Amino acid sequence: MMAFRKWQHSIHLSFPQLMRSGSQTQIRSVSPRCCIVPVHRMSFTTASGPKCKGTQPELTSKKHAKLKRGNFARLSGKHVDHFQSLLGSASQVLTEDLDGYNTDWMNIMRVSKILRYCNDQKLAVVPQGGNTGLVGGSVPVFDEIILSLQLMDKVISIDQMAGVMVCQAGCILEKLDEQLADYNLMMPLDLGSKGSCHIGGNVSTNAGGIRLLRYGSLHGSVLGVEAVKADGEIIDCLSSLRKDNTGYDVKQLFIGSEGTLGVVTAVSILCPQRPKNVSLALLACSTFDDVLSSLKEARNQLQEILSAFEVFDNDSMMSNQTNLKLMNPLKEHNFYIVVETSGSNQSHDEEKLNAFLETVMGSEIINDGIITTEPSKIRILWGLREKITEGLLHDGYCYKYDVSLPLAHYYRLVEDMRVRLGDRATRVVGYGHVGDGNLHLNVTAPAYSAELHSLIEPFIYEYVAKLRGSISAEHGLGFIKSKYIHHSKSPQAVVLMKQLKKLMDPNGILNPYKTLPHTD
Ligand code: FAD
Ligand code: 2HG
Ligand code: ZN
Repeated sequence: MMAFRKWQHSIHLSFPQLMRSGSQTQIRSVSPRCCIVPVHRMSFTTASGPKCKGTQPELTSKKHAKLKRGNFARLSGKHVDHFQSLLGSASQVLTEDLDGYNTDWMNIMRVSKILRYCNDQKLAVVPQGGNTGLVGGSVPVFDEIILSLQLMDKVISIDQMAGVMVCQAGCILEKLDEQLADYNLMMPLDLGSKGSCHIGGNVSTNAGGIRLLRYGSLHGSVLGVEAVKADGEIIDCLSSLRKDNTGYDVKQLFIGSEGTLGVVTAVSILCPQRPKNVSLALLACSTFDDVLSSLKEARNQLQEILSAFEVFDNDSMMSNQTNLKLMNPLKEHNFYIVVETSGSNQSHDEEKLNAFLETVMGSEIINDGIITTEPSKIRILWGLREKITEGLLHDGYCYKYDVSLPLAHYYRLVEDMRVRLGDRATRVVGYGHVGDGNLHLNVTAPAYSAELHSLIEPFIYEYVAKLRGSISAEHGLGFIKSKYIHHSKSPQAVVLMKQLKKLMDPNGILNPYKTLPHTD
């Protein structure tokens, strides 16, 4: 039997900020794009292209020649003048240089007035948070106005006793978590993009991440939402109650609807107690069956202290090593697992974790591993999992898929895809939130190729649909995946969604071409 090593060495970390490029799923590390970087204010793209300095991102519509622009008005000087009058100063409305800085202009009344005006004038709007979304939901397709929530970044209240925080939509996830630490509380979600994404964006995408296994989805932990409808009407459902069965739960409509039903301006969120001690183990095994056996054992033995269970394959690790120069602290194996425990009683938690490790090593499910409780080393080990997205971009182009599958089929899809694509792909990797049945399958190649694309899609969507999986487990549909919704939702459900959209946004000005199929 193998003894577990406590981890001694340290690795240099670097994490350049990720920004999405243009309209495609590709992500690249860039300096902020001047027309749609979260700008603290309203920014516009115009029919003649964005009026701002520096390099311009290509509009999504340029890559989709057949896509028809909706019957929306085009932005003119008259509209810009109106927004300037609404916001009190010309400098609040950005049509060109977006480098400036301004604070404290955005409040719900102004969001309401802006939307009412846009609705009257039939101007289309894209709500934008941290712009870290992976499905083309937060950027304009044609010439829509971007409404950035970045300046709405105030924490309104923290109730330590109830464990509830109320804050504005533009607060950055990581900053919220840092503030909650002073109250021994934490955010119930954690994503690799936490340094940039906004809570409003998280709620609008119903983001999942590495803690969903323990704390559940935002449909459970969001207690209240304040949102503005397309016509400017404010929907105040900003309750902080755990229990409230009065009528339909309207706030749920805004959770995961990707800015197509309203602009989220504030949220009330249930925040768990911050754990007193955290341990992290990086484990390695030979087969995906071993991964599943470890998951079963972790659930059984770790129970209430299990806070994350993530997997990544050797191809993901190789990309980390080659593309990001990250060090693999273990020998090469087919699969790596990150198991995190969090609790309040160190000796009790350690005893449980050790018993789990003895079982999985004793039965030779796990071949190798390291364990640490040191925060800096925990961060480094988490980096091996969280930086996979970034590392893969260095291959050139990345086709990204985010699916839910029954666990028995989870990794088979990756293997089948590898066989299907052969050497046309640089890498076909599988990683993700295996504890939730959520696989991230990414295919990389030196550049975009329509041939490779057509080999992957619709094959992958049909594969997932046959197994009654989801074609988008946590990233949403945005622009890129909206036309595939029928693979995961019945025709009747899609019709009901369209009816809801019509009811809440009759002119279709909110995030057009996103979430619902835009051809009909
Ligand atoms: P944006 O990208 O700005 O917008 C996303 C969508 O929400 C758009 O449709 C936009 O119109 C809408 N929107 C934004 N703000 C509002 C608002 N206030 N009101 C109404 N609509 C709004 N996602 C996961 O689920 N799990 C992960 O583990 C995860 N990890 C990631 C790791 C990396 C490195 C990266 C780059 C992304 C990751 N993501 C993950 C995807 C992304 O970070 C999430 O979808 C996140 O919730 C988006 O938040 P945002 O503020 O950046 O929103
Ligand atoms: C993750 O879990 C994110 O790392 C991103 O959801 C996944 O880049 C991806 O495909
Ligand atoms: Zn994920």
